[in-house]
Amino acid sequence: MTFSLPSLPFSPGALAARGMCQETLELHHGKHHQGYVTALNGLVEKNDVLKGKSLEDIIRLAHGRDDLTAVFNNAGQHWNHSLFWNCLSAEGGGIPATLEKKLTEDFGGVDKFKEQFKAAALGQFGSGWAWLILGTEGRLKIAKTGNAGTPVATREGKALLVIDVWEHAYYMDFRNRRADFVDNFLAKLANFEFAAAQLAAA
Ligand code: MN3
Repeated sequence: MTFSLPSLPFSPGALAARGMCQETLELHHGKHHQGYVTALNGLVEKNDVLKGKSLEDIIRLAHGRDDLTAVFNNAGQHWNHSLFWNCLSAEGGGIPATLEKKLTEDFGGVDKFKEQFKAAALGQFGSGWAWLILGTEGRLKIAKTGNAGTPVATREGKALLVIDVWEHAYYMDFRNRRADFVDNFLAKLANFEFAAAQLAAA
């Protein structure tokens, strides 16, 4: 097996009081994410060109290739979910001063950042992801991607924070209310300490 499911950086029940229940995390991590990893390994095993390549290389190689759609989808989902778990915290919501300064410089304030991030998360029609990215020119920007789309594929910068807006991410906790899920993420779950560390390391 080439790729493996990363452990959650918290216990599956750790976020229950913050709006993401244990069953959501057990299914999302143990079933959905595991499913992408298992499928990816099966596809790589059958493809000599992909065997031994890094996840990022596989994503870029499969991007836009009609014959590698399943590879792209499962590889992208593995990468995106691996980042997403690090973007959640039982002490989430608080923004470190270094990140706040950069958000203010590039968006005109934390509230404006949150508005744009929420708009991207709600504006993604159907399944996908919303991102805070450090662009290659050094400015923060918001992006959204559909399905397994990922900034890894397009090399548009470094992902600092991501929210999964597939229905499996929030239906148990918020039913159809994606807006409430996004508000709750920004207020109580988002690991801005991790985003700030990603920024500092860039
Ligand atoms: Mn998901």
